[in-house]
Amino acid sequence: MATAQVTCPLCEATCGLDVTLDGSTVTGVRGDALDVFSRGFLCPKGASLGALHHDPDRLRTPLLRRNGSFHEVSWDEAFAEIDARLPALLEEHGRDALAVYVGNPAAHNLAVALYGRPLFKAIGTRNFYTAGTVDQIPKHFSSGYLFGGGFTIPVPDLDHTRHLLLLGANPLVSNGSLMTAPDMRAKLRAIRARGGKIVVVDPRRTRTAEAADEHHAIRPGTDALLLFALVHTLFAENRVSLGRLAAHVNGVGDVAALAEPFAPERVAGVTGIAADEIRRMARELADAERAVCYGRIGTTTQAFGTLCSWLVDVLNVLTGNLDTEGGAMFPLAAAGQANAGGPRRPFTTGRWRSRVRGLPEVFGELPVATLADEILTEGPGQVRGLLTVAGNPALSTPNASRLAEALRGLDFMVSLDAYLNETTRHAHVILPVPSPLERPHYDLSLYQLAVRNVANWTPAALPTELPQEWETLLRLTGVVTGQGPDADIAALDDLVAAETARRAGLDPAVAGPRTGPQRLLDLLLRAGPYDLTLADLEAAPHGVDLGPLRPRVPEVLSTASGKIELAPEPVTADVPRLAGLLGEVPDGQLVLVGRRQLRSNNSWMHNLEPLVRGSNRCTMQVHPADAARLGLADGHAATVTARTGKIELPVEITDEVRPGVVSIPHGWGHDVEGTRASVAAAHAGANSNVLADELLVDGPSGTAVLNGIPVEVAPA
Ligand SMILES: Nc1nc2c(c(=O)[nH]1)N[C@H]1C(S)=C(S)[C@@H](COP(=O)(O)OP(=O)(O)OC[C@H]3O[C@@H](n4cnc5c(=O)[nH]c(N)nc54)[C@H](O)[C@@H]3O)O[C@H]1N2
Ligand SMILES: Nc1nc2c(c(=O)[nH]1)N[C@H]1C(S)=C(S)[C@@H](COP(=O)(O)OP(=O)(O)OC[C@H]3O[C@@H](n4cnc5c(=O)[nH]c(N)nc54)[C@H](O)[C@@H]3O)O[C@H]1N2
Ligand code: SF4
Ligand SMILES: [Mo]
Repeated sequence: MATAQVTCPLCEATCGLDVTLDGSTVTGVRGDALDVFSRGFLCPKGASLGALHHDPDRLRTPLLRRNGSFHEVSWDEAFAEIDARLPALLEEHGRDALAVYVGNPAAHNLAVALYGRPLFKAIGTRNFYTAGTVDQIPKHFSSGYLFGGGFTIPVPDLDHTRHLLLLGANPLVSNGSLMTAPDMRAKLRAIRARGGKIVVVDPRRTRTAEAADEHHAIRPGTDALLLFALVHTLFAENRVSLGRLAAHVNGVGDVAALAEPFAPERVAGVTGIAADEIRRMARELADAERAVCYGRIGTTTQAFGTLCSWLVDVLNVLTGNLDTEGGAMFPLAAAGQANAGGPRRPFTTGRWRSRVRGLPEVFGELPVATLADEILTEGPGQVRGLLTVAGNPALSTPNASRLAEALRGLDFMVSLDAYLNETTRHAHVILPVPSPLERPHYDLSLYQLAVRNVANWTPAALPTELPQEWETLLRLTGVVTGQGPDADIAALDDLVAAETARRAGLDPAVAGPRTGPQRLLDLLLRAGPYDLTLADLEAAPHGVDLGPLRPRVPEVLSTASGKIELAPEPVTADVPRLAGLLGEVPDGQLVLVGRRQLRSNNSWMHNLEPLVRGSNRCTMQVHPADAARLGLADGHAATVTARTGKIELPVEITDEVRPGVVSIPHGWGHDVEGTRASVAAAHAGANSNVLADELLVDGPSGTAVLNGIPVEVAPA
């Protein structure tokens, strides 16, 4: 028996785990009590890493689709096929004819973090998509204009705050997002234990709401009105106090003027939150000794995602809580500081637009809500090929039926993935990847958002017979740069290392004989602010604690003025659209929102028996009053219809959701032909993104509206 320490790559919490092994068999997974950050915490998903590793359906051999069915082939055969078809497609139709979609697990994958970029640059397509445009892109958008960098995102200083206002987030289930913080329950308890208060704004009475002091069941999609009314109240009652930041902020007067029309009385009807409640919330936020406002998925994937993301930080600034202990603070990561301040190219968006709908590029990517348009609409620049890396857009992006139709018609599709699923079944070649236990881990992306500065490198717990994902990515880079299927991977790796070293101002030789991600990470650590090397992390299997968050303004800022631009025009340009809702009276239209489930991970862990047991069901939650009105019976099937399609699923009557709102988790709908996931197929559920309308997007960022979708519901 042996024990290996691994950092869990399944969500943003970065828990340290002890994996016990009997030879190559995983016999147990427990929280690592010695981990400097997670201190023994783990959730049911982390505990299932063994089941994931041993899942017989997980791909271990490349698959090639011929005459409608998949065949196991060697790596050389798979790459021969890719080499025969991909360069020809690029040659004949141009670089934009190949779209790329990168999914969520890529954010937790060192190989993709470090070797994805060289490949995507070599492809050189403007049709670059990620799960970000069904997720957090509005936050990058607002942060970029506020602070100068799209990754200059402040996180709640949970360990010191005394007042936490959470909107559209359920961290007791999701384990936190855009705030890397293992063991949320302990962190929330500690806030209350130190006399602090937690306020949750969510159309559902979530687990987090239940653990909070106060819950406001807002009408979906109206958070920006509530936030503006809070801002309005701060100005109206003379409670604006910038504190230390006063010298570093432009545009406070502009914000006051913009907030003027949003009096609490004018938003109360449409948000469903009474005007005096809103005033009290504003006062408590302003008066608390250390307070922070935080918003997540319910505030980003909705009609006013960018305005919500902006207003959350505006509130933190106006209450003097940005960049102070217990407020919203900027982490300082050990490697690849995405929020390194100082002068750089000004943050900008819309440098190009999507061909069909003219949606803007943000962060180099186009909104995935328009991917199907780009595939299905003929003409110069039409997308004819697709590369997916760690993504399942067939389940996770809007108007899923239309996207499935689009994927069926592609000339050529390659997927790097662990499963033959709803998306990859459309691929011509699927290239498998090592399991999370077969690869080293360092959470390059998520440490950028950690509520405490930490660094943890964990080597692969088990050897693999598969190529590492970084090697596969380099091999694909060789193909798209015309070097054929057998390009010299080591030479390409040297080039990537040389480029990484150049940008870090280092000689690549300082990393010694290391290659692959190890070499790149060593370079990034050496160039980082803590004087670390990979050897330091190797000597600390439970992680290195680099201390609490520290104030970073003005050093962290990289706007042209060197100041926080509190009223940036690309963001505030959307305010008139919001003002259109002022004084509106709710019309009784039923709307759909999502919800996350503790034993589920977006779309892709439903093939694991330990996770799909029990309460983890894909149901439509509906309030008893709506159920009675619509004639719905608990446990019976209902049909849910939207502009884009219709699904059928069981009804769950509960007063957890507010009247007028139904909730369906996303990531289900495994009842399609031609996948290889027997457990998931037996627990299929329904695909809620059949109902998500691809035409509904957040104005500035093009991010999909996945919450607040108008639907009709009837007994099936
Ligand atoms: N209606 C609605 N839709 C939503 C959301 C919502 O709240 N409501 N949430 C959105 C959000 S926040 C997100 S992030 C997206 C997620 O959307 P996606 O990222 O498209 O979907 P995932 O379910 O994360 O699929 C991950 C895929 O990666 C594969 N995979 C797992 N590990 C690896 C690996 O190490 N390497 C490779 N190459 N592949 C791997 C899995 O097999 C799976 O196919 O869904 C979005 N969709
Ligand atoms: N167990 C588990 N953990 C996960 C994931 C998972 O699938 N399962 N996915 C991971 C990913 S990719 C992400 S991005 C994070 C997301 O992390 P969170 O954002 O914390 O996740 P959710 O549980 O979807 O919480 C969103 C909440 O917003 C509410 N909501 C919906 N519409 C509105 C609205 O208009 N206004 C307000 N105020 N609230 C609204 C929903 O009811 C829901 O409770 O979770 C991550 N962690
Ligand atoms: S909370 Fe997230 S990181 Fe921690 S064990 Fe669960 S899935 Fe893994
Ligand atoms: Mo996400």
